[in-house]
Amino acid sequence: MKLIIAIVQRKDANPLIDSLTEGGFKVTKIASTGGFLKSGNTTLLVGVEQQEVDNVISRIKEKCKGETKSVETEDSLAKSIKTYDSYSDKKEVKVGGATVFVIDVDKFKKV
Ligand code: 2BA
Repeated sequence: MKLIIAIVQRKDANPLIDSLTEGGFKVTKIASTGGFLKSGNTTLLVGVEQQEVDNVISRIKEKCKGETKSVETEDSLAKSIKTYDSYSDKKEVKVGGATVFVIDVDKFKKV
C-alpha cells in the first residue's frame, strides 16, 4: 500500500476531491500553510494500492494546473506596513500544480 500526500492550491482541492471520490478513492483533506509564501494551501492524504498510484497522479495533474505569478510574500507586506513606504518584495513563483509525495505504508489497520 502507498500513501499519496498531495499539496495543492485551495481552489483546486474540492474539484480534485470530487474526481478522486468519483474514482472510488478515499481522501482526507487537511488545511495547511506553505512555508515560503506563508499562505494557505491544502494537503490531501490518499491511501491506495500500488497499482492505483498512477491513476491518482493523473487525476491530480488534470485538476491542478500550474501558472507563474508575481506574488508579494507576507513578510514583505508586513515590512511595507511597518515602514509606510512602497517597499515591494515581489517574487516570481510557480503557483498551482501540485507537490506530490508517494510513501510506502508499512501497515494499514482500522481498529
Ligand atoms: P510554499 O512553501 O508557500 O511555496 C510556494 C511556491 O513558492 C513553491 O511552489 C515554489 O514555486 C516557490 N518557492 C518555495 N520555496 C522557495 C524558495 N526558497 N525560493 C524561491 N521560490 C520558492 P511549489 O514548489 O509548487 O510548492 C507548493 C507548496 O508545496 C509549498 O508552498 C509547500 O507548502 C509545499 N511543498 C513544496 N515542496 C515541499 C517539500 N519538499 N516539503 C514539504 N512541502 C513542500
